[in-house]
Amino acid sequence: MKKIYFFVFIMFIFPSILFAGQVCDFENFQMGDNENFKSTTEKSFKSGNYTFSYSGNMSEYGFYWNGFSYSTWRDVTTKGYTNQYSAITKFGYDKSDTYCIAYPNQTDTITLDKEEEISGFYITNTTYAYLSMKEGDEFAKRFGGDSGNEPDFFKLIITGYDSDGDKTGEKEFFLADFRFAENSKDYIVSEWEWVDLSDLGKVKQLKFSFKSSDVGDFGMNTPAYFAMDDFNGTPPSDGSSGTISCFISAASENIRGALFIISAFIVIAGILLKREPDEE
Ligand SMILES: [Ca+2]
Ligand SMILES: [Ca+2]
Repeated sequence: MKKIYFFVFIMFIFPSILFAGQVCDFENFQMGDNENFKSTTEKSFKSGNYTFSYSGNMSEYGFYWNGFSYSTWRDVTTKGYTNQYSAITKFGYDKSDTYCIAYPNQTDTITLDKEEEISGFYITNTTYAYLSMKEGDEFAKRFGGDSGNEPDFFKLIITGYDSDGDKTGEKEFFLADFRFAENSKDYIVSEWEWVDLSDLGKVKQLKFSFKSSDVGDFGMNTPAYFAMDDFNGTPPSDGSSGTISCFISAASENIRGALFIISAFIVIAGILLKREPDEE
């Protein structure tokens, strides 16, 4: 009888251990290519334990938005604002279909259902920001300037907050860095790279801001976007486990449901068996 109760205990505990760190890979949003989340009424979308803020409005000048939008756009060549939903990698992390475009203002957040340590996420540039920095456009300079020597940079700052709203820490990631004296080391991120957020500790909410060397009278000239995938995913040092995490994430609801049905069945069986005298 003790063995049965131990087994029941494990069955209940197992799902919560397995899904404590849920990966958000955005693959649960089924879309064809070149589509993205867009709404004038929804103020967020949710994936797993995470809520991504969003705001979309139609004005006389057209549609404008800020926040987070999951996306399957594949355009890595078109310059400018009309191509704002494409990542420069064409696909999501690990050649996945879907990723997330972030165009956050000061109030935009990723909010967790409950405080949790986030491992990090994969990040890359949008096609819009990448080509703007690489070639320059009507608003922004070409990074490095005409000489190629100007120490330009574009960085994302991620700030963590706990459930009391207190800051837990800050993390910087350079989406482009031309500050190297040796210009061959200058770079604009064009692959999926890992941002480690474990230093932020347990967080309830994340906020995002940018800094660029290219600023004008109205603020930053560099397009204030980045692309993300596998939020709370597996760091790249263990290549094989990334795929497993994606699989678990996509199938998590079904697996969790099945495990709870099995657990419930065992509990009922345990109660019925308890009516019999213990053999031990
Ligand atoms: Ca993905
Ligand atoms: Ca340089």
